[in-house]
Amino acid sequence: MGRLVVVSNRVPAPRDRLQPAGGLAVALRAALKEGSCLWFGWSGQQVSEKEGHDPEVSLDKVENVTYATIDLTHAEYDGFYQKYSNGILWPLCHYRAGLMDYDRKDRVIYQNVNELFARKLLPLLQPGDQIWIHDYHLFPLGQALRDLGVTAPIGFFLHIPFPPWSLMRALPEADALLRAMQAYDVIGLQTEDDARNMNDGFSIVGVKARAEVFPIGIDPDSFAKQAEEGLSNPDVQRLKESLRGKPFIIGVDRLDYSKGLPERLKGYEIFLERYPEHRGKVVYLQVTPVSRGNVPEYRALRRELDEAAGRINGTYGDFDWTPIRYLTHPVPRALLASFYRLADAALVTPLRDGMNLVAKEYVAAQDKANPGVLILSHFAGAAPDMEAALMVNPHDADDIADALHKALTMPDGERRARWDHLEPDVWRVTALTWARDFIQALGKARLA
Ligand code: ADQ
Repeated sequence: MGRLVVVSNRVPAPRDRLQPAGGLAVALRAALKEGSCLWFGWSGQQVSEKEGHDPEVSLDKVENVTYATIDLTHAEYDGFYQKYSNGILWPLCHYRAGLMDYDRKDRVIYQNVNELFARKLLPLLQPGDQIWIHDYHLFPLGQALRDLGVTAPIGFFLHIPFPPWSLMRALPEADALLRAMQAYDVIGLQTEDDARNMNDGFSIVGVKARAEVFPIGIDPDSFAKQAEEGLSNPDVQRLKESLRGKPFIIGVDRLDYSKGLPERLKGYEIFLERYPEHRGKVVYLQVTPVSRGNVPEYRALRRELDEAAGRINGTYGDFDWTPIRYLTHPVPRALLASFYRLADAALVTPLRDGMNLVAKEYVAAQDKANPGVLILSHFAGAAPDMEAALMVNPHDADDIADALHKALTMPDGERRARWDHLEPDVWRVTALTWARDFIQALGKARLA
C-alpha cells in the first residue's frame, strides 16, 4: 500500500507528535499508525515579508509519520487564515452570512496560499501516494495540485457544515469554489444535510462531483478509560470537593459564535429565574478558551460573555455561592474527561456545528450505572444520531431552562435508558471508522 499524505492547515506541534492532544490529530491517530505517512501543512509560525517569499519545507520524522511544514508571512496569515478562512468561509458555512467581512483581496491571498501549499507539497510526493486534504482552509488545493500535474487520488473532508446554495451564493466566488471541487476523487461531509446542500450546489452550477457522508467520531474506549482513571487525579478531587454534593452542570466549547454561548447563558439565567429552587444548589462550570482572538467578532463575543457571566453572578450569586464558574483558558484533556464524568448534565447547544465531539466525549465519559444527561442542540451535526439526548432549540432560552430543570430532576431509570440509547452510536461511529471508511473510499475511487 502506498503512503497516506494528509494535508491540513495546522500540523500538530512537535511536542504533540508522540501523544496527539486533540482534534484532527486524535482522529487520525489510528489511520496514521498503518504504513508510512506524510503530514503537510502550516508550521504555526509567521515570518516577515521578503521579496519573492519562498518558504523552506521543514521535515521531522516521528515514528512512521514525516511532518512537513512551511511558515507563512504575516500578510499570508492575515489574508488566508484570519480573513478569508475565519472571517468569510467560517461564518458563511455556519449559516451566518451577515458576519462575513468580504474583501476580494483576501480571496487572492487565499488562492495564492493554496497554490503555495501545492508547489511545496509537489516535490515531496511519491508514486502510489493517496492524498487526503482537510477543511475549508484548503477547498482549492486539490485543483492546484491537479494544475501541477498530480494524478494521485485526492480526497477532501469538510469538518464544518456546508450551507444551502441560496446562502452559499452570498460568496461571490461560490461557483468557482464548487467547480474546483471536481479535482477530488472523494468528497466527505459530516451529515446528510451537508452532503445534500453541497450536491445541490454542484447540480446548480453544473459540476460533476459527488459529496458523501463520513461522520466523524472519537476514540470512545480511550476516552472512557481516561475519564475513569482520572478520578483519582488531585485536580479532579479538588473539583469534586468544591461541589460538596451539589448537582454539577458542564459546558466545554471553544469561544466561538457558532457554539451558541450567549444564548446558553441566557438559558441558564432564565433557569435560575423560573426555577428558584435550584438557586444556591447547582454548580455550572463553563470552560471556554479564547480562540481566534484577533478577529473582531470573537473579541466582541468575549466581551458579551464576560458581561453576561458577570451579570448572572452579580444578580443571583450569594456570599457563599457563584452561579457560573466561567473559565476562558483551556483545561487539559485528561482532566476534562473526568470533569465530564462528574457532571450530572452537559450543555452542548451550538447554533450550528459540523459534528461536535464534546457531545460524544460526554457520553463516553459517563459511569453507566449513574450516567449524566446530555442536553443537545438540534443543530449539532451529532444530533440525528443522538436523539435520546434532551434535544433543545438553542435560540429558545426557555427551552434550555426547561431542559436543565428536567435533567436535574430526571428519575434514575430515565437517565440510564437515555444513556443506553446514546452509547451504541458513540462506539459504532468512531475516529477510527471515519478515517478507515474515508481512506477505503479513496482507494476504491481510483480503481473505479
Ligand atoms: P471544533 O469546532 O473545535 O471542531 P468540537 O468537535 O466540539 O469542535 O471539539 C473539538 C475538540 O476540542 C474536542 O475534542 C474537545 O474536547 C476539545 N475542546 C473543546 N473545548 C475545549 C476546552 N475548553 N478545553 C480543552 N479542550 C477542548 C471542528 C468542527 C466540529 C467537528 C470537529 C471534528 O467545528 O463541528 O466536530 O471539527 O470534525
